[in-house]
Amino acid sequence: VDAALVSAVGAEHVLTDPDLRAAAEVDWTGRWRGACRAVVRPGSTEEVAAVLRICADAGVPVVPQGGNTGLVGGSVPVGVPGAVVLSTRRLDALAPVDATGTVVAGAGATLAAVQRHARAAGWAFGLDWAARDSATVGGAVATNAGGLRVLRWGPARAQLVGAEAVLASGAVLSRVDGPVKDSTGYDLSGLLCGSEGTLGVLTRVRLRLVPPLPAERAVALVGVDGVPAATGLLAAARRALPGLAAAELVGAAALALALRLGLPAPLDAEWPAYVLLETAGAGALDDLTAALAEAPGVGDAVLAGDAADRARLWRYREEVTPAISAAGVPIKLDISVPADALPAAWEALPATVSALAPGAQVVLFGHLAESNLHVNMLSVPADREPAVVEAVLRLVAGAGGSISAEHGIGRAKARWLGLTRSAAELAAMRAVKAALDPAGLLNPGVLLAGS
Ligand code: FAD
Ligand code: 2HG
Ligand code: ZN
Repeated sequence: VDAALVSAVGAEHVLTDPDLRAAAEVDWTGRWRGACRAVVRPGSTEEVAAVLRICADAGVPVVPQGGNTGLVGGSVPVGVPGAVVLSTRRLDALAPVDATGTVVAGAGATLAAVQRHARAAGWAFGLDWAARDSATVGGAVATNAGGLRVLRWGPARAQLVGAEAVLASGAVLSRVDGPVKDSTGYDLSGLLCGSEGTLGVLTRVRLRLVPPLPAERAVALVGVDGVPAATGLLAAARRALPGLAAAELVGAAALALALRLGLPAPLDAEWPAYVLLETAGAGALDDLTAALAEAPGVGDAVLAGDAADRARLWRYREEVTPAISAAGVPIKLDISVPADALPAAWEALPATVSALAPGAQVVLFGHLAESNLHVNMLSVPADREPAVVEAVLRLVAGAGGSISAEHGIGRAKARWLGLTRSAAELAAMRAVKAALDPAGLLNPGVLLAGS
């Protein structure tokens, strides 16, 4: 197999040395560690197809990997003996932006590269989050990622016009050329979105770009006395600010961790929670000031109009994830609940965790507009982890929520997918998997437990 892989992609792109494989064998958080026979870095769709044919013939499992910033253990070869990690990082070509504002990007292009490319053509890319310099657009589509602009532009699925992917057999599906409107049968590109490397390897994606946000913008970090106040503030902001471009929520514990990285306290007093609002458009700072003066629930607020000050306020949100990792190796969940269930979930989550792991630290933050909470837990004893995760996910399912709102199921949550997906849905998913990857070689153990 190794010799065939070398002849397919070149010796310098088949990494078998343990030191060279190491970074691909552990996830961003350090929680998920595994081993692979080789990291293979094809440079074209044809080379991806050749690699998959070789692996299919030899019965070798394949773990697709983009920027390896995924947070559910789906991008690393854990519990998959003899696997090949197929890195997409060399598939980073960017075609010119077309007249309709779509662009075909290699799956290995980073978010930041697509953002720059779009900007140079007078457009913007609707996806953005803190891992922008490493996360790839292939990974974003594979996980149906969300981020900081979902309120305005939707998740990865909303940016996807079509995809090119190689199936486990080596067959290539290509829907990246031609018209943007298409009603011919099954939406295979849409099916690949959120498939987490279990149905095919995305090689190129055609993305719908968006108009750039107006340069005139304002950001506020608002201290609120709880989540009911935060949701009331959001409702008022949505009505008052047509240019609303972000609404994020940071709990007190999350802010306290970010401050440990050296950020100054943003407000005079501490608050149970903080809401970050951004609005864009002419008069943004005046409009945001006026909206906050009228809105309910504003305890205290700091506002910023110029770019450097806005970036300073964004750090209180974007530094939370690095700050958590600086404090330990967290358990990460990315749940969502119906909007009216958010305050109760916020209250119940810490108690649910402490009942099973009294010494645990629960850090809550997330995307307020979608009621999408990042439940990060530190200092949970290893033998309590499954019970704690299950309790949180059951609470969410009981509230009518989703066990993953943006990071995907991965290995971390595969055994609990049935909490929020019906038996009929699971059977349909397994049928699709069996049809496209009958030998179960693509990302075994991810998404569908036992796949
Ligand atoms: P990887 O981590 O390499 O892979 C993720 C999954 O996709 C794996 O299952 C992998 O097998 C599969 N995959 C990757 N590329 C392909 C491909 N070409 N074809 C088929 N399958 C593929 N996520 C959010 O949604 N919103 C956020 O706000 C957010 N913020 C983050 C902030 C930080 C600091 C970090 C570290 C992560 C954050 N993430 C966020 C998670 C992560 O960036 C996303 O899940 C992202 O989409 C992963 O992209 P990647 O290229 O790193 O993929
Ligand atoms: C974010 O919204 C990311 O910042 C990461 O989705 C969340 O660290 C996390 O749990
Ligand atoms: Zn998030």
